Amino acid sequence: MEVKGERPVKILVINGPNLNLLGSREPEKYGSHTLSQINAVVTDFCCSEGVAVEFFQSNHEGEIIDSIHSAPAGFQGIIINPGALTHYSYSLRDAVAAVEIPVVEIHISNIFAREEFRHHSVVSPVAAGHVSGFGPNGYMIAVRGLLDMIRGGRQ
Ligand code: DHK
Repeated sequence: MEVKGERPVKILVINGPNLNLLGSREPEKYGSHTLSQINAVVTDFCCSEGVAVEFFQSNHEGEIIDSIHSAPAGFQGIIINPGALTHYSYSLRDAVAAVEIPVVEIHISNIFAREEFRHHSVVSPVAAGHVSGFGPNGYMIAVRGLLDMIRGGRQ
């Protein structure tokens, strides 16, 4: 809910490499919803909460880092599914650590129940929260958690 006189809350949802293929990509692991369908559900929820939301997807590490750098100018928080960058991108990790707005990491699959290289996230230690294993619903769980943090002032 928007509080009079306060800046309306605006959040950014970032999806990394290969997440543009949701719907057709390994549906047994990532579900059958497309990224557009997931974004539509997140948009509806944000609208009902009086929150503005924007979406960004890229298969390019540098573009994702640039979007994190510029986010504090227009957004109070970020949801990010970094795809495989999660497991090895120290540049992405450093970008998340550099911004002073909460960043919530989300994974559709349970990364801890998959191949060993997916068990480790270089992003989690600098993220405000982590959601993993709830399928596409994880995006909604992450948004709810992020809004609580923003509204409660917890970062
Ligand atoms: C998505 C990916 O693209 C993988 O590289 C990660 C994550 C898991 C997910 O579950 O959303 O390992």
